[in-house]
Amino acid sequence: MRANTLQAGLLLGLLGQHQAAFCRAAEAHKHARCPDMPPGRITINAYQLYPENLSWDPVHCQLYLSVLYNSSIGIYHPETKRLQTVSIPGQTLDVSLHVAGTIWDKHSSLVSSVVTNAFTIRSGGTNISGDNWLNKYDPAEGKFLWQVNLTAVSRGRYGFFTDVTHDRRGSTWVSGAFPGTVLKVDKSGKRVEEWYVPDLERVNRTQHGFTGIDSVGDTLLVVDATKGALFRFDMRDKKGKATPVQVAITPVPTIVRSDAMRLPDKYGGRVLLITDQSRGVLVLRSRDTSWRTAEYLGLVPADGTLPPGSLTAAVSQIGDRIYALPNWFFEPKVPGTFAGNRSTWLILQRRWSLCCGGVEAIESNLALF
Ligand SMILES: *[C@@H]1O[C@H](CO)[C@@H](O)[C@H](O)[C@H]1NC(C)=O
Ligand SMILES: *[C@@H]1O[C@H](CO)[C@@H](O)[C@H](O)[C@H]1NC(C)=O
Ligand SMILES: *[C@@H]1O[C@H](CO)[C@@H](O)[C@H](O)[C@H]1NC(C)=O
Ligand SMILES: *[C@@H]1O[C@H](CO)[C@@H](O)[C@H](O)[C@H]1NC(C)=O
Ligand SMILES: *[C@@H]1O[C@H](CO)[C@@H](O)[C@H](O)[C@H]1NC(C)=O
Ligand SMILES: CC(=O)N[C@H]1CO[C@H](CO)[C@@H](O)[C@@H]1O
Repeated sequence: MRANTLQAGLLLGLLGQHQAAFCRAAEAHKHARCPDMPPGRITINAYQLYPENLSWDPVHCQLYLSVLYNSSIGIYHPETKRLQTVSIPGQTLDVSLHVAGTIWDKHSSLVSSVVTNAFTIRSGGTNISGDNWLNKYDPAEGKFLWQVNLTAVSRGRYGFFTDVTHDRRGSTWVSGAFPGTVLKVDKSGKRVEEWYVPDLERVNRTQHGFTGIDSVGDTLLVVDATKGALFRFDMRDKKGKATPVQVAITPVPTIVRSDAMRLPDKYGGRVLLITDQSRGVLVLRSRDTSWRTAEYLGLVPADGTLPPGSLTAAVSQIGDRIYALPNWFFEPKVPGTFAGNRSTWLILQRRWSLCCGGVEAIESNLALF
């Protein structure tokens, strides 16, 4: 275990304010009611947006997007169709940083944004020395509460943090991919625990490990990209079990290139969606939400009518509907800037029932909930 103390200059909010935001949000959530999302896809026009993630905030009725290459946070307002971008102090427009997961926390109504090191992915996991950050943003106040340097905790021994989940006790759980790790950060951002770090001498650190993390109750789930498998942890444990428990899935799905993973709220933790970048979204179910075992219900294929080169980056519930987010990660960069030249972005509504064989069965299964 290792505590990390923030530089005073980086502490942009006070614990008291954080606590107040927490209570206010919990109260607001009870009464939240956003307008229904119109059917069909969402189109966002924004130069160099390259969104890596999306997460819906039903309290403020807005969508958070990770602006991958510019390393900032996008806030999209569906009602006005307006995109606002928020700079992350000290991190935006830093060529060595990429924003990965930007996730709204239903317990606190705050937003966690994980900023990962660009050299790590460019080097295929061989260069993990660079900075990684967890930023906590209060959307009600429009300001950052704290920023924690995760590399100060990992000391460059492991890296590539990309996704987060939260628990009702106020902790933030961050997954890392080179190799698979989980860090637990307390409510104030002052204490970071190496909750699950495998024996670094024995694992292959350049194998892409945990790419997605989510939780229901005290059950923490991670998807491992190299093993193509789902693992379960108990968040009440002082430390993650040295040998994570693999979730037995039937029938056994083929998970080729997993990325993000989400348990959409509308299914109460019973349905897990995993993006397989080149193929689409895998649908899994655990009827009792324990995730001791899971059923594989099928694959919702990626939209074949999109311009070539798209990969499925993320999947999320927005309002009451499920959407998938394609991205064109590998477009050549515009010289002197951080990203390619694309300005039109789509967020696709996945209409399970419109799709080809097998998927109708998924729809009727999901409709049972
Ligand atoms: C990204 O940064 C460039 C400047 O390098 C700017 O022109 C562009 O509008 C930014 N895009 C977004 C979505 O923030
Ligand atoms: C490794 O990453 C660091 C930044 O994290 C960068 O400064 C350095 O140039 C990288 N090394 C190589 C060989 O790319
Ligand atoms: C983050 O932590 C690493 C490791 O301790 C350190 O080398 C780096 O300078 C820190 N970054 C900043 C901006 O303080
Ligand atoms: C570690 O994993 C990488 C990526 O899968 C692979 O290329 C490399 O050969 C592995 N190294 C060892 C020692 O197994
Ligand atoms: C955008 O970049 C692509 C190369 O990635 C190029 O073919 C295309 O002409 C560019 N479009 C504009 C409007 O500059
Ligand atoms: C919730 C979500 O979509 N998280 C993903 C954000 O992007 C990173 C980097 O690709 C993924 O690892 C996360 O799973």
